[in-house]
Amino acid sequence: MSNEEYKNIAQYLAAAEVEKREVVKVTAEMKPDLSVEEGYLIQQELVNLKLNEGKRIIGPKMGLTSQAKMTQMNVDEPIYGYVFDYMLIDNGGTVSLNQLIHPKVEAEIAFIIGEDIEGPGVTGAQVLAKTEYVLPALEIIDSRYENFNFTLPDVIADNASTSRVVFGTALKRPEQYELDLVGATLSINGEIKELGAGAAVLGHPANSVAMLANMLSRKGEKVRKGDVILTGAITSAIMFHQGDFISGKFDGLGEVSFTVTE
Ligand code: OOG
Ligand code: MG
Repeated sequence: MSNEEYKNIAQYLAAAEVEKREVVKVTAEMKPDLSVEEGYLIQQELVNLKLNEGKRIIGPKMGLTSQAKMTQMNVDEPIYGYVFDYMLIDNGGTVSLNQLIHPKVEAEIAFIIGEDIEGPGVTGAQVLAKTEYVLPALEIIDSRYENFNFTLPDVIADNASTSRVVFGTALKRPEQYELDLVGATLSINGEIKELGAGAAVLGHPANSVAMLANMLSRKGEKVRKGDVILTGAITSAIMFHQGDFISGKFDGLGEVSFTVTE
């Protein structure tokens, strides 16, 4: 595929996001044999497009890092994408349905990085030593593809379905917790819909950041000081509706919530 083709597909996905409509996945007609590498080249064009519009990167994110998510989405490998400033929602704030396509929410543990982490060969222990804070988060994913149906290269091209993020307000030092043992519940209107523990994410969420650093090293990039990184959903993602109050509670780390408006 040519650079021009990657750019065109990136524009196709960017337009779907802006116009809030589902589109046919790339592998359906345009490019049935799209590879993972090509998926990341399209993602890079999509990221460049947003950067050129003046949007800023908050940090890379990991996705499909738990068995629950891999099974739900029918894919078998973790991926990364990027969270931008325009995606941030204040803790306790509102998420407006008419700005999104068919959003779902997931509970995640996030890391704020204190020192650059360069792969390959990075371990979870090395990540913890270079982590400034950990915090709870709710990610709102909104695949641009019809019915959230995609292959691994498709979802990579679509910036890993990234759409909105609510970060918790309490910052905790990582050594205060055994993050693998931190329990998390995801509730709608006070009713627990999903629950799990940090260990669901590659055995320990720090392993997710390590994998990210190792994946980024393939394109000569690294995890950077100041990056705020989502490590991937602990449980399956769930749909929500107008008027819902969504809350994620993380043992010791605190609570994150938002209300759904029209
Ligand atoms: C892909 C994004 C996955 C996660 O935390 O696993 C993700 C999707 O499920 O649409 O963000
Ligand atoms: Mg996620």
